[in-house]
Amino acid sequence: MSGEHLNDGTVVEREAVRVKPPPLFHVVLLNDDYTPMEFVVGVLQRFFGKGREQATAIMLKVHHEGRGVCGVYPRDVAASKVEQVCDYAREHQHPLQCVMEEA
Ligand code: TYC
Repeated sequence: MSGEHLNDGTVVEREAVRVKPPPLFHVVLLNDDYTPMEFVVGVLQRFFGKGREQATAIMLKVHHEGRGVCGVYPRDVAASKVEQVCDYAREHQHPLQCVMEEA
């Protein structure tokens, strides 16, 4: 790496610093046999900012396919969503499961 010479004789090394963009995480809802569909639609609206139509479409995808992505976020935001959804489901005594996965 070529140095830049200052007039006091010191040499400043310039180094290319490459930082990876921070990883993103999918927040994923899992299907179960007991959580009411209407509750899941409410979760998608309340915690993921979905409109009623999109929330219903995601809920039905999870119901039919077993899982579905609710949103994509940096690690700390994804972890907070998972915790909020799990706490909310437990408060209402539903077994709804929510996990995060690196995108
Ligand atoms: N399978 C549930 C039912 O028939 C509905 C459901 C949808 C549950 C999505 C969880 O993440 C879920 N009541």
